[in-house]
Amino acid sequence: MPVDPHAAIEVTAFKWVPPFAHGFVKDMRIRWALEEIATPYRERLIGGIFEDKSHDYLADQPFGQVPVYKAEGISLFETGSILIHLGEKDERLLPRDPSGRGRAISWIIAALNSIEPTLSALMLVGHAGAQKDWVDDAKNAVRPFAESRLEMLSNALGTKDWLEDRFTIGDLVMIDVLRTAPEDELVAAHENLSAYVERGTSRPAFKAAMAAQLDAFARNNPDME
Ligand SMILES: N[C@@H](CCC(=O)N[C@@H](CS)C(=O)NCC(=O)O)C(=O)O
Repeated sequence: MPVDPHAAIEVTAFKWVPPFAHGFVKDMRIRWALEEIATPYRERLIGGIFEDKSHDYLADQPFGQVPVYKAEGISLFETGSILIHLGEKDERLLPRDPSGRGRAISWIIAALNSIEPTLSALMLVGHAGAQKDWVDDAKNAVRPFAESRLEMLSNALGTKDWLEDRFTIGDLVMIDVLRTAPEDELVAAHENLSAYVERGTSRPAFKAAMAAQLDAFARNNPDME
């Protein structure tokens, strides 16, 4: 298990988030990548998601979010940037040939910039409009954008196992984005996308990352059900 209090790499995570978010906090993406390359990391657990962040933490992450990655005098924020940094270190995450490398990075950006915003919009509308009489209308207005992007992603994936000819951090991010879709039917509408998410989340490295995040919440919230 790569979580090791003496490891050179430090990854931040929250001590507390609401139970529905357990297993879905974005340090998962970094934990997963580090598990893929069997590289140990130590956790730096910061206050709960809704607590004010210290001045020091805001110097590390201007928006007070997790994760932050630190190692060898480098301090990085934004999961995409951290994953590219890790990919540069290990070919198992990012191919070395220029085309394979570039395509994998294209998919990271597509996941974060073309797919995730449409799903986040739907989620934000749901949160902001909870119990408001306009919430269904607002969701119905936003949902077609997500549906259209997922349809196009499904076409791009086709019958392949991964977005390119092998697993990369492009798949890691895309699968993590898809598995957090706010409405299950959105991804389930595409058999190949459901199978793709299943393929990614069946990887031992994903399971180990999930266990580590859940374990951190359990250790720090002993009264948790
Ligand atoms: N774009 C950032 C997003 C990170 C993010 O949304 N983190 C969430 C946890 S999943 C967070 O820290 N939320 C607290 C906040 O935004 O104040 C990244 O990819 O690193």
